[in-house]
Amino acid sequence: MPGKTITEKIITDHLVKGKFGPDEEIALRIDQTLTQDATGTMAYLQFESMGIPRVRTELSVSYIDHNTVQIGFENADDHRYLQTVAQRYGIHLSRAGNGICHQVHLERFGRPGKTLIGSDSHTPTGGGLGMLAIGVGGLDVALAMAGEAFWLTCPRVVGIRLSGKLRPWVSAKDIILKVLEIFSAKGNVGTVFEYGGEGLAGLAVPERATIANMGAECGVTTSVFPSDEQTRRFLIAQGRESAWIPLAADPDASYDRIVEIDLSALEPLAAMPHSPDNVSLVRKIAGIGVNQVCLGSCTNSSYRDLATVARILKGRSVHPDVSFVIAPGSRQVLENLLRDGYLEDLLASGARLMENACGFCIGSGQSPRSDAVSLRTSNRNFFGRSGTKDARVYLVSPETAAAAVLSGRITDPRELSLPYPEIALPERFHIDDALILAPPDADTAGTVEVYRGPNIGEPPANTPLPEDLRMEATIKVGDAITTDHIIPAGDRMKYRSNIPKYSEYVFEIVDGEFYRRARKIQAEGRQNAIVAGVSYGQGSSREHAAICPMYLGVRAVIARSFERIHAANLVNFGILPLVFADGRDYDGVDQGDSLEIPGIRKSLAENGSFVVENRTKGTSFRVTCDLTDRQKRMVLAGGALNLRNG
Ligand code: MIC
Ligand code: SF4
Repeated sequence: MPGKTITEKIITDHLVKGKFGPDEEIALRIDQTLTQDATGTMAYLQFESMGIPRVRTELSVSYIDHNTVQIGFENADDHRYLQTVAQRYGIHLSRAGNGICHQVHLERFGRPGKTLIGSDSHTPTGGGLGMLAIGVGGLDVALAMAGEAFWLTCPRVVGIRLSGKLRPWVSAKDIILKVLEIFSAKGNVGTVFEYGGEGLAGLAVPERATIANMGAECGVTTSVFPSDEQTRRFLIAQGRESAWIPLAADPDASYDRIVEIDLSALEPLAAMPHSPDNVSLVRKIAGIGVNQVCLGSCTNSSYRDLATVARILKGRSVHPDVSFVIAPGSRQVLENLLRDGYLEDLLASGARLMENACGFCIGSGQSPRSDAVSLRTSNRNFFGRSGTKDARVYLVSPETAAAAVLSGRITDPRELSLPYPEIALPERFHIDDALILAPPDADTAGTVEVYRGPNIGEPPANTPLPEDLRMEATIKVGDAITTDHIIPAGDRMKYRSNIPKYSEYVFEIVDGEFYRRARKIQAEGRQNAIVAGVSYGQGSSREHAAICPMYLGVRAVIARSFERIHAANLVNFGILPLVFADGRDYDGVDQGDSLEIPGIRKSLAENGSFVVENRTKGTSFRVTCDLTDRQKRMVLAGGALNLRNG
């Protein structure tokens, strides 16, 4: 027997059903869950509908970090709901202003060797601490809080061996951009990236977290790092040494594939518009004028990231063409920067200090001007996500961001001719958890009244799958459609708890008429279908990209391929994810075609492949539906909640 990878060790420790092996369906015991406010309200409404008195995980945390602008009453009402529901059911609550979920979870709650699922696609950030941390839809979190296992296809494990040492001005962001260049954003579904090699010794936990965080952009299930002396040092600095355990792959562990990256050969990189895997050397695109620089987001908002930039900017000023925005990852980061004098340097340079929250990263404020070039340290530069459709967003390291702040152009930071600031992390962070509310004991919790503002509706339920599907191809989209295309965030996000209202914005970015057409077809008693290319549903885990189409009567998405979290969300809400058996058939379907699958209930129960009749064209084509028996039961019932609640 070959030795075990870290992934296999954590999985076998938590196996409830199935066995570790390629393509096996497995169920895992989940130790910890996290939610954020934009996905959390639905997750808790779903949890409440299950009638469980108190969460059954070791730890569940609800973060308020996405919708914190509070224009109108909706956000604040949601926050109140989240706070009361957390108290009522035994959940920790991290209040608005405390920081971005992934950063705070790393600091205050993450534990090596534990399983974590979170209703946010960047939950894998916890992999930087040696956790098996997976992004899922809110309903999966609700089920885990109810004590149910989390089901997934057992991942393949790819080993990424880091050797050498980063040179000055090159940092963790450049490593993950290199990984994105190698693996791209497509074709990595069902894979875990497991990091190893002697190059790891020089990477502290926040740097590992940057890498694990943005592995999400490759579409992997998660990324995982060992738990070693660096991990111990970080936990000591957080006053949590007792959470440390050693965790490493066995020396003879076998991987599906091994990729070597020599850290000493890396140079500053940037992801160019409009995809995180559109990677270039910074020096090749140097000279492009920059209008905005944003430092922050769950990828690069740690103490080290901001302190590095502070040192570079010390005694210097923001270029007149640049608007420079910083959003620290957490209140802890902000307080420690303040105590250590770094905040002063940042503010003196002309930085605009934003709240410790997602902010600009989710298009919640700081939209750049028309036709702008914006350099951001975040993880996604999807079309339109910044809130300005014609903006061009580049994703870069804090060092490259700082260089543009000074020069007003894309600049290789090595050209600054400054000494590279080596930042030592504090041996002990100043810690103040005043904005984290622990839940009361079970007796007191039982008396808490859950507050629901007028913006909060019931989660809509689907109906069981009909005998026959009579659908219209209401929209046909291309490749790499992200959940930001399906349902936008930004200022629309305040309707996350109000499905009828939020549904009006489905596909708004791609086709402003979709909502009207879908409604019309629904009113005629037919169903809607979405036709798509490769990698449908990339990016955010927002289950609203399934719930809202479901609410508009979408019964099937026929695509050339799907991303993992979104495919699972579709099934959770009773929508069929169908894959063209022959990808070329995609070309034979047009928007407006009438598509029928007679006897779908029967054939779904019996097999996983059907013929779709295209009545408009008089043709037919085959699709596959690769669902497990459990998932088939869900689709037949019209979703996971119908199945569970009978
Ligand atoms: C994102 O980065 O797109 C988000 C906003 O954090 C999402 C979650 C959401 O849409 O609420 C994610 O990554 O899952
Ligand atoms: Fe928040 Fe951006 Fe991270 Fe999503 S990617 S959790 S919006 S900071």
